[in-house]
Amino acid sequence: MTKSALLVVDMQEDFCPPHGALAVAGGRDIASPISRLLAMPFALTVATRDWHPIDHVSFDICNQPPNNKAFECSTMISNPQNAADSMAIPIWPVHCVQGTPGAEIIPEINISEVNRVIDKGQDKGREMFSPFADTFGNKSNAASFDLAAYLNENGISRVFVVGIAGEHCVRCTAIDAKKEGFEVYVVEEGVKCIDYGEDGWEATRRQFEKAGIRLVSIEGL
Ligand code: VGL
Ligand code: ZN
Repeated sequence: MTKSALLVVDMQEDFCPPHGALAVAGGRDIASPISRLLAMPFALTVATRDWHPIDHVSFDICNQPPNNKAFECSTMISNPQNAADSMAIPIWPVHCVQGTPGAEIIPEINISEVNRVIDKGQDKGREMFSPFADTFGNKSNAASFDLAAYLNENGISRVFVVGIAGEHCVRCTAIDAKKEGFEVYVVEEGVKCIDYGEDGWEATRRQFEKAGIRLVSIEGL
């Protein structure tokens, strides 16, 4: 029998209106479809949290007022596992700082229904848009917990992904889950994006199609 897991990505105060530091329009509204999914008989459910130290490398060093415009500025980081390797990452307003109210999962999501909460992005010099790996694809020590091993140990072959932001952490979580060998579905009603345009969700949809990740509706589940 196929066993499925639900991955709920970054449903945190800082990604939701009205007070989130990096609020995504409609972020709080998807708590309702996600709660419906949580009530379905998934073999396992996991919630991720963006969980940064106060001096995280992705935080705003450009003296901009808080905003949620990605790619307006970026910074170079080097691969902690290969010093010759470096890449540019986007800079964001300070968000999801460990232990602060903004890092809490919103109360509309019943966290007691979730089997596991997994933190990511807690190393100051490394960015993680996925709980599976950092932006360089490094797996070891990148997250607080080995999610791929956990899913495999529980006999999971299929994962459903929902959460915020569609073109960032949801995208990277789905792509990495696929790389780890899982069959991956993204449930459209359970996703909100910062940018729905050509460089945002449209590009993500194309990337999903290429990767064999399917967008599905909650109505079909
Ligand atoms: C995210 C920007 C910065 C996300 C996390 O959860 O999509 N986006 N950190
Ligand atoms: Zn972050």
